[in-house]
Amino acid sequence: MSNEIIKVPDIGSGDAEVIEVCVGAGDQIETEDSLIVLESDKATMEIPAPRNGRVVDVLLKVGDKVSEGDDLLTLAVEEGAAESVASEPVAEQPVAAPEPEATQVATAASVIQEVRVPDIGSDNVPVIEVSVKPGDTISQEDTLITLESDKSIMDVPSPFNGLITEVKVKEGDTLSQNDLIVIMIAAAPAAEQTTTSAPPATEQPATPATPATIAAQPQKAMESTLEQEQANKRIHAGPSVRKIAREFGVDLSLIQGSGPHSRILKEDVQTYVKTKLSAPTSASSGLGIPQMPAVDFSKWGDIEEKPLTRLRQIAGKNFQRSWLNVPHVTQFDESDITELETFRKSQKTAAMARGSKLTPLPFMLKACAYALKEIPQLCASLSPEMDRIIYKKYINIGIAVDTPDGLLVPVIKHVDKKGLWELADECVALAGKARNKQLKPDEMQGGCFTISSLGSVGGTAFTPIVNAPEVAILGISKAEIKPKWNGVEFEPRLILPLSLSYDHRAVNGAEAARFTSFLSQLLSDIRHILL
Ligand code: CAO
Repeated sequence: MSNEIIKVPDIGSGDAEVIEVCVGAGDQIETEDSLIVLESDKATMEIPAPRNGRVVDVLLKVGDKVSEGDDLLTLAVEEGAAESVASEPVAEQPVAAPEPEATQVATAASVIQEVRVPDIGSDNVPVIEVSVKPGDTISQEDTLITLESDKSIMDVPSPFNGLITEVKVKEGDTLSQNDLIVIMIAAAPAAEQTTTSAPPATEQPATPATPATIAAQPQKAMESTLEQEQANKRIHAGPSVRKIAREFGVDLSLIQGSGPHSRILKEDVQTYVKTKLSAPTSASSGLGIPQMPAVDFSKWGDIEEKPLTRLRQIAGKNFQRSWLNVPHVTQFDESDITELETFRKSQKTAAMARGSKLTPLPFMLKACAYALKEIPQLCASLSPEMDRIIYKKYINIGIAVDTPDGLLVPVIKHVDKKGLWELADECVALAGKARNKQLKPDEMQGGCFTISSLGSVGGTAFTPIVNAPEVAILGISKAEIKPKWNGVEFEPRLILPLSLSYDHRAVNGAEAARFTSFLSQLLSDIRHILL
């Protein structure tokens, strides 16, 4: 590889303004791919790449005035490639010497390494940050990329010291185990093999958000425009098409081009806009939902602003997504757990002897597992197209755990196959891991149903938000002694409030009521669970 400065070719007029930069450092580009778009007094023109290569550095930015011969970008090209295309009209060939750092590191004591995605517990996880670029010298354990799944944020660290030569991913890509992240020249004797996975992704402690993430609405609007422009980069479309897309705020990456080599034509943008305008608006897209106004609370007194943790921000997004997409109904019920409580207390010494903590929660888990088998509509998910219901033949139940950084939902697998002691120990272990930020992605996945217990805190009932794509969640409030009529007299009984929120598209009211009433029976006489 050698580095070459690509220059602005003859643009037929004195100077022109850069209105768009279509590539970024690290991009692999091909001949004829758009590099920048210029606008002069008379015309808008796209400057194509004169050859294949990898962009090392872009040497100008939107708003710059340029003329023929100005440096445009540094391109890393295969040895010999520059000569082979020397006659191209827009080509400029000053070839820079190979980067000295690379040369120094790539000695006999170095080895080329491919670094791939380790086991991250799920597939197609979006990249939210790329922390390295070609030319960076990094140390082992430095973060290469950050991934964000529905439930957690993970840093993928470098397994080696060395020099990054190519970055194969970009923000917004979705990655699975073994996908290639970077190619680097690693300082030997790191490893013998030429391909390796990064060490396990480290789940990121919910780091405080930077002040930028809680910026006011106008700032957000500006950011989204910038994001839009970023998204429109590296797309095969001419300047006039890009201009229309900018005017209409269209994300070109969403359009399938019908021109040669899938080039997006003006007609494609027009059709896309027409289709969008005629489509019914949906709450799930957030369209039509009025924004909350930005209010200056300091006008009325002292205030203190604190950043939300990443975890709270992620949880917040998940709550809102579920709240907007899922038609929620909450069914309230109660259960007489007087006998259950007597039994539980009778087991306290046994629990202490075996180092366990037997709260009402393991009983709830066991009873829910039993009820989910009996009423499988609540152990299901809707297909993304909303035309099928997917019944799960396994019973994995999530438990909402309140942590200082926000809510986490570890999942207890195969609850129906586990005994009360095992469930009690697993609850304590998973809640402990959640609070110490040690949960692995796999321990938060695969749930069919969730229990959110506020029993130790208080309250008489609440309306939990369904942990979509699950279709139901059971809220448990504090059990209280209440007078109950036994046919002859009132007697004091321990009554546990149950609040079942469900997705009304998948579960109907009768099924939900049957579920809570069945659960209530099971809990009032836990011998039923043994039947
Ligand atoms: N009624 C009365 N007492 C209850 C109860 C109930 N429904 N549930 C628990 N308790 C008692 C327990 O028995 C225990 O008392 P003893 O030590 O005397 O037995 C005490 O409350 C503390 O229990 P715990 O909280 O340590 O354990 P747990 O198994 O009940 O709950 C966990 C574990 C992880 C679910 C809980 O700690 C937690 O984080 N709850 C919050 C979940 C939450 O925030 N949900 C809201 C989600 S929506 O924002």
